Amino acid sequence: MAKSLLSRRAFTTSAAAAALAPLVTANQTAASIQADTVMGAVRRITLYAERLADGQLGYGLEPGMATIPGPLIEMVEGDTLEIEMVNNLDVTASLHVHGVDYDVASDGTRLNESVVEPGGRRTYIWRTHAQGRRAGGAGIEPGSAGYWHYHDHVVGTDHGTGGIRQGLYGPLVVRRKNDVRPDKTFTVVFNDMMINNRPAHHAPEFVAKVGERVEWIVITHGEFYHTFHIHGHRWADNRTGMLESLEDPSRIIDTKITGPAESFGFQLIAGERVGPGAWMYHCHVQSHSDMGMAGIFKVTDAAGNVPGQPGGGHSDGDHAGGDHTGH
Ligand SMILES: [Cu+2]
Repeated sequence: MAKSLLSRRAFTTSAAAAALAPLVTANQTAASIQADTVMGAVRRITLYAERLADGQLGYGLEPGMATIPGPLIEMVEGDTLEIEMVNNLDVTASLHVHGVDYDVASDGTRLNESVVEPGGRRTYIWRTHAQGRRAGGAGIEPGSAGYWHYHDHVVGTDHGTGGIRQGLYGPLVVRRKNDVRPDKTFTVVFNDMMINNRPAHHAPEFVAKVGERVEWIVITHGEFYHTFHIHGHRWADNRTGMLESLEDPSRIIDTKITGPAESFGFQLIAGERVGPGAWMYHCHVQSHSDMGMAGIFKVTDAAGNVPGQPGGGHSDGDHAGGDHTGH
């Protein structure tokens, strides 16, 4: 991603002096976050809603670069993001987000007159906050950290049913300041009977080297529930997927049920105790697996090879492949 896409101001001079910290990563783009140095940053990006060559719809960070899912947007608790959405479609579209703080003017709905006409543009503002004790003894207010998502809310119907079905959705992760960053992030969206709007039996292949810290973001859209499963790997059913201490009581799982508009995410170590291999990931509702809701998590050795398989191949559909490393 071109750094010129981002302009940023900061609340404090120390934050302003911090290293550049791009917050948005997309397919085949170089970006990373060093967000623990930029708490409270205000950043600005442009998001284009466009029709893809195959007729589906997507969001992208540059004209002609729309993808399904849309770009991975990363924030750190305390950040504010100003997103100017440019609607290059021939229908009214919008941007609606889950999990973070926004005014009704950033709701992305007809109800709140926050949609974008064809050829138009509109700035949506997302805010985040850290957890803390509420004044007056009303307990603890949770922070914004989590695995969230954004989508159109107006194409087809006033709920964006047509826009979501055609691909206008994407992942959002909000991290706590000290969260461990992944080496790679993969996004899997169950959308009716598709994965990332691919045809049946053509789910994306995700590639990582053994030992890499891989983050998965799973989002569901459409009409059905699904059960996400990865072979050979397991994770903690908590906010990050990683145990936080030897006493952490989180349940360890390797499947998770998910219904429409839900999202979750976790980190795992690729190939931990099982080694390189072509590991299946799939929906575990049996008829759904049989109908093609299955793909490959290809874990290579250090040289990029998988035992018994051709070379590591390309990473197809992953976000930020390897770009978090080296910072
Ligand atoms: Cu399913």
